[in-house]
Amino acid sequence: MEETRVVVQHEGPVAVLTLNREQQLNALDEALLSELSGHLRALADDPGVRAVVLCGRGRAFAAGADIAAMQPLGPAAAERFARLGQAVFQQIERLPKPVIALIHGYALGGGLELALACDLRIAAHGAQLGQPEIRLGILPGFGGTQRLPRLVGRGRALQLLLTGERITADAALEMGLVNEVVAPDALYTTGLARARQLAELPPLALAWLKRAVYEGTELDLARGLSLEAALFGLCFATHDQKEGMAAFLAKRPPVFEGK
Ligand code: CO8
Repeated sequence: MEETRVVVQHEGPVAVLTLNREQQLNALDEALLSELSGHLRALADDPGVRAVVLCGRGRAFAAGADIAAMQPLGPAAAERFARLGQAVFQQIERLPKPVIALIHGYALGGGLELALACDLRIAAHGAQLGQPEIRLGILPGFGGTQRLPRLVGRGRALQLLLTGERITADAALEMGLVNEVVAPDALYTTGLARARQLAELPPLALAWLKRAVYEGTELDLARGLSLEAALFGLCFATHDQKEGMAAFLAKRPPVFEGK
């Protein structure tokens, strides 16, 4: 029987997705990407899930797209594979819930591109991150040439992309590539704690906040501001806005219900 390549586990309101191709350092092949896509679809529609954590089993978060599967591809098939990965990673960006990547061991090539599509990245000390594609005679095809410069700036992105060199978690933190670096044995608990904090926040406002950032920053400033204002207005149609402000004024903790 085929091994399940992505395991989903529920920890209260947090869904944990674990890449489960340990022997290949969670190399991303078509089957893994399709499974991930199916899980993301289900999580998007599950009102019980309010935050998502993405991590890898074994020695790595993910060591890249599957080189053995890619090696024989021709141009059309390679482009199809790139588009498949890009579509799945866009599902993450468009998921109306926050997603945190937990990076340990290696996040290389497509593995780093996967982490880049998540909203937040927490890395373990000792993790190595990089875009080594150039050393294989290719360029990143799962969004790395686009998301990396947007996140860390063109100069730093080009340094990683052109050299293919790996950097440490601490260097990644310094350039804003990851949000936080923790001890390896604290990675999972920290990630889960951060996700639980996010899961207590108002889900509709969180979803619109993601849209304002991901869609808005791709527009010119005037349109971005207009999108922000429209989504801001929408918040005032929610019960959670009334609750959040009433709770503040009554000096009590809010209880957000996602409506
Ligand atoms: N693809 C396939 N198999 C892999 C990959 C990978 N990316 N990475 C590791 N593996 C396999 C190894 O082949 C090995 O398998 P086996 O045990 O059968 O020999 C097993 O995982 C363990 O790996 P190593 O023995 O190499 O472990 P080490 O600890 O010695 O080294 C490294 C770990 C440094 C992470 C090393 O495995 C490595 O350099 N991996 C490749 C890193 C890389 O170049 N990644 C980029 C891949 S290209 C890419 O991601 C493009 C994305 C865009 C695609 C667009 C579509 C066309």
